[in-house]
Amino acid sequence: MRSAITVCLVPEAGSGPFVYHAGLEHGCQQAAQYGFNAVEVFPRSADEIDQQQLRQLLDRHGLTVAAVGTGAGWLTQQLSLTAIDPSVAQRAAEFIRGIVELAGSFGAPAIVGSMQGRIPSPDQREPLFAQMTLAIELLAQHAARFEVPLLIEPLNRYETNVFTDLETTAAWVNSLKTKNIRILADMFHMNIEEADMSQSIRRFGPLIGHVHFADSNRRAIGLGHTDAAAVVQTLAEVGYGGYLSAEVLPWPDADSAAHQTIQSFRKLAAHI
Ligand code: LER
Ligand code: MN
Repeated sequence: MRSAITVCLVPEAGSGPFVYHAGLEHGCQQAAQYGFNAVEVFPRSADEIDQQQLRQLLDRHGLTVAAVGTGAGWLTQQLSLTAIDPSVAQRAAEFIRGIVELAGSFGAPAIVGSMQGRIPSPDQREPLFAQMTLAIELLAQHAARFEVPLLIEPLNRYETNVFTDLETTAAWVNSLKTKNIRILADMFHMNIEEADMSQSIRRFGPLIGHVHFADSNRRAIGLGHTDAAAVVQTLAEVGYGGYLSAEVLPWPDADSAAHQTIQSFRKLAAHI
């Protein structure tokens, strides 16, 4: 497995669960200093990333891009794939498409997490779900051109009512025409929604394409009560060889969260 750490470039997400918030240059420098393999980037939009600068920083520090988030579309413009207004859903799909292309040109997948939105009432579930499914089919096909999957991330019940657990998400993924979609298993959300994290990983392991490596309280692994050793062991058993990416709070500060994460990673996962 490989290690990654989050770099957030969205001022509006200043209190969000991202370790570094002081720009790409600083994030890449600290990632390399602590010995991470990769950065996971949370940009304001695809256009706001200076691709040449990012490429130079990756080369200079020997890093890769693990994944690129799309949640800023929700956070800054309230876009979502399940928006009732089809023109808003369309803009959400275009926003994600831009990030699929940006991430794809760095060999990385885009993440659809918050952009799944929230369905306002049960009678709207079917049409809005169908609208989202259609958009995801096209986005996953588009991602295939870059030879990367599209990631769908179940979130806890306080953030969405679309995908909250691995079982429901996996059933939907298996029903799609595209085979180019993988699940992002976020250990923070899983601790809330899964009855047994290891059992869920065992059942849906082959569909897992990315992991957010966070403890129960969204602090760095080792600072909460999740049995991370058991989770990593189960990921190894199902053959997971992707990133463990620290999408955690910068607690008590960013560098301490980075240090704590890499220590835990080395102890639990570096040899796998
Ligand atoms: C939000 O809680 C989250 O986990 C992000 O990865 C979603 O984009
Ligand atoms: Mn996450």
